[in-house]
Amino acid sequence: MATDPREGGLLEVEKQKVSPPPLYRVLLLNDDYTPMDFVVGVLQSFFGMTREQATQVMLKVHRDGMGVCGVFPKDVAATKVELVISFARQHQHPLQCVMEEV
Ligand code: TYC
Repeated sequence: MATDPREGGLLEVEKQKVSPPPLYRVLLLNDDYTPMDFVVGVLQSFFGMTREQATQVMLKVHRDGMGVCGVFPKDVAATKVELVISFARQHQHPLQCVMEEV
């Protein structure tokens, strides 16, 4: 933006070329060993879902192989993936959680 007084009071408007930060889907993957109630608890604790929402998402993952937990900025998505995997491993479950750009 020009602020030089010699511009005679005219301000140049520069178009800003900024794109919004990329968003990432966080996904849970199905496996044959992680208990269903553990997955429901993860979805409630880490993704703020009600028990009913969490149950629907868990059943979708169980049926289709994967399901969306939420969409977040990159650093938030990466932290959720880490926390979920770490929590699952602490409980000896093989639950997998991944992120992908929207
Ligand atoms: N398939 C698991 C079972 O039958 C349940 C499960 C659901 C596991 C979702 C992982 O992300 C998952 N116990």
